[in-house]
Amino acid sequence: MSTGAPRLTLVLGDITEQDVDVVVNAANSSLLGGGGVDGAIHRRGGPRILEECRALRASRYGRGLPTGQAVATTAGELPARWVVHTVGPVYSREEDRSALLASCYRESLAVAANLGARTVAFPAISTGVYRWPLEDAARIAVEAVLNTDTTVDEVRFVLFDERAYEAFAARLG
Ligand code: AR6
Repeated sequence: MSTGAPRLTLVLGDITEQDVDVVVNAANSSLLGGGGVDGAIHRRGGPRILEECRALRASRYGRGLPTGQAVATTAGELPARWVVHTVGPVYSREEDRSALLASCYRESLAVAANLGARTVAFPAISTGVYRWPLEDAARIAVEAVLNTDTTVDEVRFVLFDERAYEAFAARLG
């Protein structure tokens, strides 16, 4: 099996439209939906994703998915094959939660690799509702992915606006 860091690519666009094996969802611990990326994935992916999330809550994750962890479901009607749900930390100025944000990328890649995925699309986790400053989030995301040994070939960061795109582009040089 080939391991090493994956190839990083950047796209300005909507993560629900990506033709990849795995789309990563910036979810919350309830796994039952929300706004932002989470809302878009459930809207575009249809009810099967929520059905599997409910089943996960009824079995392995009775108390919810802990921050920094990841779990897979079907991608429903999305072009992707699976959605990997992860829970980013809410940004805090008092407490350094960057290890949890890095963990979201690492754990999502581990789940994706176990499924046999070769291409994985990530949003800028925690930079919306959870208020993480973009430049810092981009640094953590890129470092976490580059430090992961994985059988995933391509990690595609899908950024929703120019500002987010520029923050990630600055990190990739
Ligand atoms: N494609 C790609 N990126 C997007 C899309 C999209 N369709 N929509 C938004 N973004 P957020 P969080 C960007 O708020 O900060 C939810 O309610 C957005 O501009 O989706 O991790 C969950 O249920 C931002 O840069 O996720 C949780 O409760 C980035 O995606 C909570 O929000 C992440 O924004 C999670 O908050």
